[in-house]
Amino acid sequence: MYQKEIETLPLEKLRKLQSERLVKLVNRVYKTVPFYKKQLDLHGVHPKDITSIEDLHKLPFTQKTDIRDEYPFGFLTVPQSDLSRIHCSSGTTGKPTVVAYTQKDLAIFSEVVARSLKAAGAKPGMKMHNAYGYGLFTGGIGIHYGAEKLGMSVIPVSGGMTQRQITLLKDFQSEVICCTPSYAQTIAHEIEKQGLDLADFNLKYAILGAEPWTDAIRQDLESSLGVKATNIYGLSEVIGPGVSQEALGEENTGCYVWEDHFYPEIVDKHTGKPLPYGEEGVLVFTTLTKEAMPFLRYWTNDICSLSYDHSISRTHIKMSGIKGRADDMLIIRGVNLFHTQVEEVFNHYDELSAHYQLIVSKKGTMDIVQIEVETTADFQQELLFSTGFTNDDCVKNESLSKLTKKLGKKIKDSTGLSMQIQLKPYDSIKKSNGGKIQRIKDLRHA
Ligand code: DLL
Repeated sequence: MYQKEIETLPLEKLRKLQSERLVKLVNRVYKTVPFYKKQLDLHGVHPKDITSIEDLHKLPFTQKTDIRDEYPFGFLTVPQSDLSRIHCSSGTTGKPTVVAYTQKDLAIFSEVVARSLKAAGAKPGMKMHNAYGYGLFTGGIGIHYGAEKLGMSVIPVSGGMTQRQITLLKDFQSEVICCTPSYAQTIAHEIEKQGLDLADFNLKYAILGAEPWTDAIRQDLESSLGVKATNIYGLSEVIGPGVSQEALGEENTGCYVWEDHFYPEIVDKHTGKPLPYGEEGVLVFTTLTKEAMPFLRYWTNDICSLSYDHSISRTHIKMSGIKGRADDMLIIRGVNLFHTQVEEVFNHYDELSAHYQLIVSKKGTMDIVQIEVETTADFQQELLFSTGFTNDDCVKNESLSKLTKKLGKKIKDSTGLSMQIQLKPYDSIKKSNGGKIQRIKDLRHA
């Protein structure tokens, strides 16, 4: 579903469309959402002050905590009876963040997912193996309906039961796989472990997202699954997956943000001031077309930059890969640390799976970082640990203790920080709703 007219709309026309949509939106939420009326009044802004997209910066931000405070339906602009679906974001702590959709919202959701899948190489008639989690998480069902809209045939496998996934991938000859990059690695390692021949599969494209990943993971997956892998980004509050997508052939230049529906800004993490294109800061979205639960300037906490790439066909802006989250950029002994820096190191070790977690605590005034990282099932078996191993084994077993030391040194070299490495048996780190791992546990202020 290449929507040529909208995807290549000249910038002036795109701005005009965005302006018209924003003006309508602000008037609507002012009338229907008491939270927004109060916020706008507090900030001395009236809907009549918003005449174009250039006025967006006058509006206050919406934070995740605001959505939680208005739990469950405080942000609705329509009666509950007009809703067609309700999802929740995949938070691991506290109350979930509720997001609701009308029929019109679901049509937009499918449209942007279909647009994204098409940009990633998927075509009508292809089979899509959808291993994103189905349920309250927007990944599974969101991708599902977008793929159907594109005219694909969807296999709704959801996450887990890796052996069954492999059997179905092979028997159904699916061309496209959608899942988190870490789960794609789990599948790829299992295929390799079983010595299966890639020629017996028919995979061509992997459309991966829902968590940050790196180019090293892309290269690993492209060779181990025989696919072209692209990045899909999204978040429940804005719609779900399909807010932005990396286009095939334009890898590593960022993901197109579908600007006719979602207007992005980058702002300074501390002051909230808009930053120029190319500068890194917090990504903020205004949902221009959502009906049931639109948001003004939603503060995503994701860190990235925006830039226009005028050398290519689509006119929409591109966002860089997510470098981390404003709330999980750690400051350790005065040094800024994103967990992706640690991930870059782990990617070079076949003995490790993609699953790891940073646990930060304090000893006196000193910050301590412990990293738990899972080994692969393969490596575990090689060491003759059939049912996992203990921390004690990590000290006594020569291969495990050697690997721990090597990793500690590499991480120190690349981040400048000493961290304690704790190797964990395969599949022992807890995953949350949607198959994601909480990458950081910061216990310093607990
Ligand atoms: O993760 C929606 C989604 C599903 C996106 C499937 C892509 C594929 P939430 O559970 O609300 O929604 O989590 C949103 O996940 O703010 C980012 O921090 C992170 N995230 C999502 N996609 C990417 C990505 C879905 N491609 C939060 N790269 C976002 C990095 C991502 N981080």
